[in-house]
Amino acid sequence: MTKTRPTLGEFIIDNQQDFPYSTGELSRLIRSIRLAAKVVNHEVNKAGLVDITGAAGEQNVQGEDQQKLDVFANNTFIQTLTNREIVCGIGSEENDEFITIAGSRKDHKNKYVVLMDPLDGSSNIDVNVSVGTIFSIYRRVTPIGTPVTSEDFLQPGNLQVAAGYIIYGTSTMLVYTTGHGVNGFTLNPALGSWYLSHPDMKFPENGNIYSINEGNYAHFPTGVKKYIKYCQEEEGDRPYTSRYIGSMVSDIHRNMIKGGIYIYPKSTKYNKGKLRLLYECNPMAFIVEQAGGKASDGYQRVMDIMPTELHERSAIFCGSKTMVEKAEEFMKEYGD
Ligand code: P6P
Repeated sequence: MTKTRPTLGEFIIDNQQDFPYSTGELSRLIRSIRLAAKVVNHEVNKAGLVDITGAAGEQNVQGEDQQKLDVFANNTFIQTLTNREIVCGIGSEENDEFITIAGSRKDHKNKYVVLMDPLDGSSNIDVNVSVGTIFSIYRRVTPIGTPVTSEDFLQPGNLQVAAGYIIYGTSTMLVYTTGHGVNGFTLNPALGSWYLSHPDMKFPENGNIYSINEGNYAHFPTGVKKYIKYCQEEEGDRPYTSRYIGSMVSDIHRNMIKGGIYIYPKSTKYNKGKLRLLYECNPMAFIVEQAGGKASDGYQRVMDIMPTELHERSAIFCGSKTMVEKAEEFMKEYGD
């Protein structure tokens, strides 16, 4: 009789000792993300029926206003996190300013803040390519009982207490870390339960997949151009394979299973990089590092960058440790 895989709920209970000082609030926070992810997954999977459900901005067959999926995802996560009385503030790619959550007693007594990209890569929806939700969780740093301030959000990634992503792909997975390794759960949509399908995920030390939008080659720094040519040379285990989906969660998830590097560098098009530090780079860096990989901006550890703005951008080189270190050698020698 094969041992049945634990559900996400059972896994959280079995690993409660991982958060010795938590009174179960972090577990409840992960559970609320689990719930929101199921709701968003249902809607994302219907996206192909737009001519029945109606495109965003139009009315669907029930006469309801059809929301853009990223707006729907944003509202779903905000509502679920707010209702659970655990979170005192939310920063989202979809909201210019952070959201203060006072709690039902209006006393600002909740102690976690969440930063999220509710639906990353949403432009891929119309072409049926997988997309993802990315989240990052911190303890607030300002006094409990007062409204959150920007200080609670502008924390370096090395202070994250948890981070994860949901990938809405051929199957829907929730992958997260609380600083004790990385575990992946697959949704059984028929049962509405998430099962531990990828226990203790490890980033292969090396790999032969490089993921970068080579269409921007002309705008890249010399170090990146040199690294791309290195990947393409006939030598040893090279040339590598180029794989780029245009969805950060999907590219990094594939590379974590097969080995590889994902790069979104600074360029003359994006002089600070395109991806957002607080709710794309930091959470993905936490997961990559917890799985034994590496994540830098080409020079310094992503999670050591001191943020100054909620929506600031960063370059990111992340994945198999050996590949990232090689790319960093080219950045060090040839720089920007
Ligand atoms: P480009 C999606 O918009 C995203 O934020 C990441 O998910 C993805 O890797 C990247 O941007 C794609 O950007 O410029 O290559 O289309």
